Amino acid sequence: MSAFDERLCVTCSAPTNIATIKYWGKASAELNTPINSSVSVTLHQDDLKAITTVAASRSFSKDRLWLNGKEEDVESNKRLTTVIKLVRALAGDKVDAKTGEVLVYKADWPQYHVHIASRNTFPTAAGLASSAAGYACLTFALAQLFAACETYDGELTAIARQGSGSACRSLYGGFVRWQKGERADAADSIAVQVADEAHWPELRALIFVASAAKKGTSSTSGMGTSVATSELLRHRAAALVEPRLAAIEAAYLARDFAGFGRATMVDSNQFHATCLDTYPPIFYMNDVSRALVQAVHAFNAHHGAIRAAYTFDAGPNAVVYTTASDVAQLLAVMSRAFPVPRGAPACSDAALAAEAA
Ligand code: 2P0
Repeated sequence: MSAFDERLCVTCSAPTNIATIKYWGKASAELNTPINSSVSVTLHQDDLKAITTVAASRSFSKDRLWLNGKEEDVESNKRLTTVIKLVRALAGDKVDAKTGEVLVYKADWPQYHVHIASRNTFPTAAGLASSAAGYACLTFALAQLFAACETYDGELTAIARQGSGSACRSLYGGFVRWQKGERADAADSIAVQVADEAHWPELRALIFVASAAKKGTSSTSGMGTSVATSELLRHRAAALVEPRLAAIEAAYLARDFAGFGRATMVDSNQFHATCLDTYPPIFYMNDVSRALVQAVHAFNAHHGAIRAAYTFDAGPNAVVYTTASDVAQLLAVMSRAFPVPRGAPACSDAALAAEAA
C-alpha cells in the first residue's frame, strides 16, 4: 500500500453465520434478492471471523483489494464494485474523533480511492463459506471509513446482501432474519435481529468436517439451476418457509431447544431434498454427512428428546447445534462414531468447536 493518513484507515472484524432456515434461490440475480426469507445464528468465535482493513488516500490511483494476502482484481468483480459504490454514496464528512478536525469533506470523497486488505481466520479444513463474514466486514469497515449515514434502517445490510446474500445476516449477532422484501427496488430485503447475542448463552454450535475438499457446485450457480428446475423449491418458497420461520423464531425466543432443533433439521433436510430435486441433481452431502445425521438422531433417541440438531449448507460439513450441558457427551459420542484421522485436528479442538453465543 502507498502512504496514507492513518486516520483514514479502519480495521473491523465480522463473524460468520449458519442458517437454520436456508436461503436457496434468487428472486432477482441483479439485486441479489432471495425467493424466501431465512434465519441464522451468528457464530461469535474468534477463529471464524473475517478481518478487514480499509484505507483511503488521494494518492491511491485506483481501488485495490488483497484477499488473504493475494491481490485480486477489483474492476472485474461486480459484487465488490457494487458494494464499494453503494457505501461511497452514503459518505459523510469524516471527522477526527479526538480533535474534531474535518479530515475529508463529503464533497471531496470522489478524489479518494480505497485499498482493502481482508483475511479470514477460518480453519481451512472447515470449508465454511467465507463470503458472509467477508462482505459483512467489508461493508461495515467502508461505512466507518466513509462516515456513512444510512438513509433508512438496515441499508447497510441491504448493501452487504449485494456482495453475498448471507452476508446481510452477519451484520448482527444472535439470531437474525433476512427478510426477502416486497419492494421493486429491494430496499426492504434487509437483515433484522430477532434476538441478540446475549439471549441464549447456553447455545453451542459444533462444526464437524466431513470433507475438506472444495465444493463442486458453487451456491450461486447451484441455486440458479434449482430455481430453474425444482418444483419442490418453488413449493417450499411459496408455502413452507414462512410458517417454519415463525415457529423457529418463537422457539428461539423461548429458548426451546427441541422446537429450534427440529425445525433446523427439517429445513436442512428439505434444502438438500431440493438439491436432489434439481435437474441435474446437486449432491452436497456425502456418506459421512449422512452417517452424521444418523448419529445425531441416535443421540436424540437415546435421550428421548431433541438435544442436538444438525444442519448442512452447500457442502458436506455439519454444524450441530446443542446446549452447553450436552457438549461433552455429544463430542464423546461423535469421537467414537467418527474417529479423527491421524494428523487431523480433533473435533474437540477449539478451532472446530465453535461457541454460538
Ligand atoms: C444460507 N447458503 O442461508 C444458505 C444455505 C448456502 C446454503 O447463503 O450468491 O454465498 O453470494 O448470494 O450467500 C450461500 O449462498 O450466495 C448461502 P450469494 P451465498 O446461508
